[in-house]
Amino acid sequence: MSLTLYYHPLSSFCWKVLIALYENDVSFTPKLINLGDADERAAFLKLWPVGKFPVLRDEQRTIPESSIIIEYLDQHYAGRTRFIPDDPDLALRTRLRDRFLDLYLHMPTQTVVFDRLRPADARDPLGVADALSRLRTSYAMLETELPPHGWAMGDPFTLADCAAVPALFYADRVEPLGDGLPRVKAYLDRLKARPSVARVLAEAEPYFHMFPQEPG
Ligand SMILES: N[C@@H](CCC(=O)N[C@@H](CS)C(=O)NCC(=O)O)C(=O)O
Repeated sequence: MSLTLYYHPLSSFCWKVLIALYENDVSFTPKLINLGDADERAAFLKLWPVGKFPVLRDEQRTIPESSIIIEYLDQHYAGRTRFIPDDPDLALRTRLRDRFLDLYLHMPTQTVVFDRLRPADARDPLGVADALSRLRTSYAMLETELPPHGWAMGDPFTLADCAAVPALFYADRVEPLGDGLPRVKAYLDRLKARPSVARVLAEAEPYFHMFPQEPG
């Protein structure tokens, strides 16, 4: 079997999958996509008309969506890190935390970031305020729900931790984690120190200047 990952190093959702691949030293061919290039975009849309990456190809099979890709890797390329626990109840709670992190932390962050990329007369201050408010609610929930040590679901490093890295890293850039969130901050520090995560961050670093700053 041979894997190709269509991705971009700055793309937050691609980080989830890169972390999973690096955790288990799964070999794959990285295919960096520049969606700003008309030909690359057209070729990518043929693969996945939704036009969002990451997308994984395994021989002739196309697997989109970061969480689904990680489950696919867990099923077909299992290694020392298992991303979905065997225990059905823990598996369900892991998937819930993954959904929570994607939908209520990662997506509101994207709302804020994408707004910064719009022309000044097309910005949506109300949408941004709603997204920032959602982030604060999600931070407060995480502060009470995260274990004091280890990972999002306790001892095992799971799908939820893959989701947490980009969600928290970029959320912290648009709505900095304040002093009232010691557990979330400590968890983010532990994540950043994990080798698979440190590698993803190091590979993204040359592209960080492309991250849009808050409009002045
Ligand atoms: N639900 C998708 C979200 C993927 C996503 O939003 N990808 C962004 C990059 S982080 C993207 O492809 N953006 C390009 C665009 O919207 O044109 C997943 O989990 O993979």
